[in-house]
Amino acid sequence: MAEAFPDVGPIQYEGPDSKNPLAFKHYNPEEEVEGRTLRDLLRYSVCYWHTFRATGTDPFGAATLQRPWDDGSDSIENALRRVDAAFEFISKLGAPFYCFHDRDVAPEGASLAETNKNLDAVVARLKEKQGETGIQLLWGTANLFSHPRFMHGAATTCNADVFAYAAAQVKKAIEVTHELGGVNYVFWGGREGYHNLYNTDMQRELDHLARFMHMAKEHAQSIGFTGQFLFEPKPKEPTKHQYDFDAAACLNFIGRNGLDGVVKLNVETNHATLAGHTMMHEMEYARIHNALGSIDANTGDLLLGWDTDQFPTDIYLTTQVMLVILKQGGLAPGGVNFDAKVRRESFDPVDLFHAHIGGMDAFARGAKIAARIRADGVLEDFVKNRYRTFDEGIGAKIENGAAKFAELESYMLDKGEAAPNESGRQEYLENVINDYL
Ligand code: XLS
Ligand code: NI
Ligand code: NI
Repeated sequence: MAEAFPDVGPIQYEGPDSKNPLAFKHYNPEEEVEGRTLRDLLRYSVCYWHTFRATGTDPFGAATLQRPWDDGSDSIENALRRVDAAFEFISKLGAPFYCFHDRDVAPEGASLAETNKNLDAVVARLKEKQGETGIQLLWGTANLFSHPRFMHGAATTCNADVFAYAAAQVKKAIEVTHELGGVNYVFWGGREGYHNLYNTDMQRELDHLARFMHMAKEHAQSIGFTGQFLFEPKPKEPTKHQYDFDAAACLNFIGRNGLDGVVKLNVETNHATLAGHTMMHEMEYARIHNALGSIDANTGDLLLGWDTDQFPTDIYLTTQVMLVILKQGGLAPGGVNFDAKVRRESFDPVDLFHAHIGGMDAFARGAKIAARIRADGVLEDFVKNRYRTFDEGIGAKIENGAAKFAELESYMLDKGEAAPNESGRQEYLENVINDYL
């Protein structure tokens, strides 16, 4: 096939002074940050659904995006052309990974058997292209939300046949992820949630979801798939209340259902903010529970209350994200997946390059800024000092379990009043962070 992006060559690192919009100013894949190349630290991934399946439709208007390689049909030929365009794009961009849902890459057939056959045909081409280009699969997943059969949910549906269908679909999706050497497998709850409790047996639905995850784990083990399972929190949309609301809700579900260590989290920026959290909060909460597996890098819009999935360009945000990633020592086998789409007004194919270059540069900057903050120890030293009363004396006894209420009471009766507090210095610290930007 003719090139999909004939006017764009491989994107090069040209440094901060470059005026070339089709070059990286900050993402030099070979540059080392905290002993790791940016390529290995960031593990960038392009997502198939937004980048190769989005058309620009919204609830008010028709498709706008120009994708000359895509005839808009559901044919296998079209799906295969799309694979070629996708791998050309990802190679030229220089991203090491990609992600997909089963239904992004191959069309649904008239029956499950036909659908699986379609998927196999496209997976063969994906495998060939991975071999040719060296691009790897960060994660696979199943689309359990687009088809009308999933209107009441998939693993949490009230229709047992739909549960069975979803199970068959996930079985196949794990198998093709394994076939393609995928290093993670993601569960985003799609329609796992509810709009109204009057018609919902929450307990049954949650039990079914847990059963589903265990079956997935058992099947993965039986075929030798050792990739990391990831649960992706999101509070709402499409349902009013998604069961995987936020990191805390997911970790509660995981812990209560014997899935600790089996399932980690794929944390997404726009989902964090929809839940009323910052991305840094969600990542840190996951990290301290040893559950920060991977991230979906995007951003929402303060003025719009839905999952707009925009490309991340805010250096404050990427610095905060990178502070957590560096603290954890990286994300591998997870990565930074751009679960983001160009606006419907950005309809030229070249806009896909501008969008990804911007996101990759923003994270590279965030990584370098975060590393400087960490090297100087400004936050670490402050926080350590802030909690120093727990390092010895009564504080150490509280932490190691030696102190009981009675001892604390006599300690305080003796002392009469607590030692004075010290300033939290929030504004000072915010200024310090600004000095690094
Ligand atoms: C939707 C989710 C979805 C997952 C993959 O809001 O972000 O794209 O990442 O199913
Ligand atoms: Ni996502
Ligand atoms: Ni999302």
